[in-house]
Amino acid sequence: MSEHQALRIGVVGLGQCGGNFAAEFAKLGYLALAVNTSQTDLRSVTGLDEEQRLYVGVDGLNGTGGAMAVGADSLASRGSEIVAAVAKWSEVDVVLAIGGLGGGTGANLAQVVELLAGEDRPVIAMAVLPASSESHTAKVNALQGVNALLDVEFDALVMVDNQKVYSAFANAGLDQFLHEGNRAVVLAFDELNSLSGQGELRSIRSFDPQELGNTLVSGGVVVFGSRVIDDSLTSESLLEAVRSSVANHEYLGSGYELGDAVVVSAVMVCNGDVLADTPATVFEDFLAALRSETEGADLHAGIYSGDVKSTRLLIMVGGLSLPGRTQELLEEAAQEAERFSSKKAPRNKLKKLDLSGLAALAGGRGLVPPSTGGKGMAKISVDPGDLMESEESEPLVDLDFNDEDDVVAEELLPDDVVGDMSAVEEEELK
Ligand SMILES: Nc1nc2c(ncn2[C@@H]2O[C@H](COP(=O)(O)OP(=O)(O)OP(=O)(O)O)[C@@H](O)[C@H]2O)c(=O)[nH]1
Ligand SMILES: [Mg+2]
Repeated sequence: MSEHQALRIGVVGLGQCGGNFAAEFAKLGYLALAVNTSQTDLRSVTGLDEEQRLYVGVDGLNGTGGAMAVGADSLASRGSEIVAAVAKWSEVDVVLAIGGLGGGTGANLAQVVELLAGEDRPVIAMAVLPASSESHTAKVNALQGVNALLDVEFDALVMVDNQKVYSAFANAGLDQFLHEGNRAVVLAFDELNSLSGQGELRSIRSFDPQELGNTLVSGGVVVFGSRVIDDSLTSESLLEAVRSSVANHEYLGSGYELGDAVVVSAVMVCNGDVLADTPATVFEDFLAALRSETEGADLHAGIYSGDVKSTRLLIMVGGLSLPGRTQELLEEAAQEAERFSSKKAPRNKLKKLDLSGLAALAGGRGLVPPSTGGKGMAKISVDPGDLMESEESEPLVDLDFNDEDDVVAEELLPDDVVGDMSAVEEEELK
């Protein structure tokens, strides 16, 4: 575990998505465990050691294929192994459990949170919501997963919105954009968590680990991130940075009202020269305006200076309600359910092909002649008129079954069909 972290966090990543996030946290020195019902998916997470992977499938299960109940059964049988693994993390202050709610494994994040909440440490759930383009199974899983989370005790809930991840990192390449999104989330979190330990920054007004802890473990939904202050450094530009990360985050669920916030942390990092040129009232006015806009939220603030190019505000807002994306998902799923309900049962759509137009071919080489009644040519009904040779055109098929043709027929047709043909010919000779 890295020295620079204010809060010592251990990460449990459930399913493929959770595993990818766990690996990203591990790169920055966090304790991490990837848990999956699929050996294949577990192995495919890069950058983790063997002991950082835990397979919890039952009866050799290799993933749930989106079936949430199958994931739930596995966790019910083997969830205690997760608890045992996490119990070894004696130095950890907070456990962060992450899952993609669209997956049959990850949708059961609530079950893992519940198991871990029984231990003595705060548990934060990080739930990844599916994008609009994902299947309705993913959406229904996610909605059930959200409701299940609301039934268990967590200390904070972070919601990543894949719809935003898709747009924010669309240029990163099909194999990379999710990883880019994961990295952005993890770096934003780590930036706040490692601030106090960064030797190259000088604390003007320090932001303590306890303040971060208070904001994070707010009991509600938490949003975090950072914003570059492009405009001149004023109380209004700082306030706008907080407003925009709550109302319109790049990759976390958003659409919240700042008035809903219960606790806010805001830490400004800027160049020493900028700081010297900025009136002291700017930050105080910003905090006063923030207090008023949040309708009295608990505020934690910090100021750091260093050799940085641009001024940035690191933000964490806690105690929010569910993001607008959950309602959107519900509406998308309801529309899809309505459309889907009007679909015909697949078997009813499978109509037999009308082969009646093929009658002329029924007596061709290798095919059963029409005189047999089409035996062996499954239900091609023959109108004798169709088989008359026109004066202008060549016959489409040779209807003259002479001895030579019989040889061909015997070569090309199965014995029983040839047998049938001979029987018919004998009958006709009588
Ligand atoms: N942001 C992000 N989302 C991911 C990532 N991997 C998968 N997802 C999303 O997470 C959801 C669940 O997918 P998986 O994690 O593959 O599913 P699972 O939990 O392993 O469940 P099953 O494979 O169905 O047993 C889907 O909505 C995916 O879009 C990732 O690395 N980052
Ligand atoms: Mg999987």
